[in-house]
Amino acid sequence: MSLPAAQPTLTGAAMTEDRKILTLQQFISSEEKLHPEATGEFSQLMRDISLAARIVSREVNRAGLSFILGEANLINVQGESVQKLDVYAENAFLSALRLGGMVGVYGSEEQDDVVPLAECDQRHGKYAVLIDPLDGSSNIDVNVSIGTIFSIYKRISVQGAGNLEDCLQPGLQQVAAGYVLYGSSTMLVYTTGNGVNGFTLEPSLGEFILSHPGLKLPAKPRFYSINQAVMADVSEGLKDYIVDVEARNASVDKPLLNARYIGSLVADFHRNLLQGGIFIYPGTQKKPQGKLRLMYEANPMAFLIEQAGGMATDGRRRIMDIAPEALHQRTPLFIGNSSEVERVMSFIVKNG
Ligand code: AHM
Ligand code: MG
Repeated sequence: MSLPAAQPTLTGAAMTEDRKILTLQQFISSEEKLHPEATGEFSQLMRDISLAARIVSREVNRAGLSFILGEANLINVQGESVQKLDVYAENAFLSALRLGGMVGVYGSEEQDDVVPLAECDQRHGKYAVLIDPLDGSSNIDVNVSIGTIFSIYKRISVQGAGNLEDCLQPGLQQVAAGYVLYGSSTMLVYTTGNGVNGFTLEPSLGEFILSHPGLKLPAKPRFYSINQAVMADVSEGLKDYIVDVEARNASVDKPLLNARYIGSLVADFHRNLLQGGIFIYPGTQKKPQGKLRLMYEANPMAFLIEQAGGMATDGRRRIMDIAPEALHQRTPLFIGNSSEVERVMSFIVKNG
C-alpha cells in the first residue's frame, strides 16, 4: 500500500517558490499602498488587534490546563493569578489598543461605559473601537469554539479623549469589522468594505496567513441556526418561517436546510459564511430585543455578511441602518443568505 503524498505545511510551503504565502501584515501593507492618502494608522490598529488576538489564542489553547496549573487558589506555576478567560481577553485587547495609540475611545461588552484611551487629539487616536473580547464564553469550559468580535469607526470628536458619541454611530459608518475564531485553528476574518478576507494563524510562525481570500457566501444556503428552545416564545411570523423550512425539507429526499446551532455566534456565523445559511437570534415575548448586542455583535457581523453578498436585519430593518441609542443596546438578528433572510422577513411582515 502506498502512503498518500505528504501535504505541504504552511511553513514548508512558505519556503517554496511555487506557492504564495501572504501574512496579514503583508496583506495590510499591500492594501495601504492602494490608498496614497493612508497615514498608516489603520494598519497599526490592525497590527494591535492581531497581536491581542494571538495572545488570547495562546491562552484559549491552554484553557483546559489553567485549572490544573492554577489549582492552588488560582495561582499558576509561574506564580501569576489565573484569570477568567473573558477578563483575560478584555485586558489583552484593551492594553494592546491603549499601547498602540491609534484608538481614542474603546467600548466593550465587558465595560459599563466607554473607556477614553488617551488624552489625545484626533490625529493620535482617531478611531473608536467596539469589541466583544470573548463571545460565547459560556462555551469555554466545554472546549467549544469561541471568538472575539470587533468593530471600528472613525471618531466624530476632534479633540481630547473620545466619548460616547464617537461610539454610538450607525453600523453603516464602520470603517472595518471582523472576528477572531478560536477553533480547531485560530482565524481572523475582516473587512474594510472591500470584500472579506480570512487569515489562519500558523502557530509555529506566530503569523496570520491569508487562507480565505475574497470570501463570498455560497449561492445556496445549507443551514438554519436558531435556538429551538425559545420557539414557543417567538413571533407568529417566525413560527411560520420554521414551519416553512420544515415543509421545504420534507418535500425532498435530503433536507435542503439542516439545523446547526453551536450557541457561539462567531462559530455559527463562520460555518454559515463558508457553507451558506441563516443565523437567527430572535426577540421573544420575554426579551423583545433578544440577547445579542447591536454594537459588538450585530453591526460587525452585518458589515461582514453584506460584504460577503448576504443580508442582516432585525426582522424588519437593515441592521446597519439602526441609529444606536445606548452602548449595550440589544437587537434581534437575522443574518445570512439574502434569499432566507428575505423569506423570514416576509413571514414576519405578514404575521408579526
Ligand atoms: P455572550 O456575549 O454573553 O457570550 O453571549 C452571546 C452568545 C452568542 O455567542 C450566541 O450566539 C448566543 O449567546 C447563544 O445564546 P443562547 O444560549 O441563548 O442560544
Ligand atoms: Mg457576546
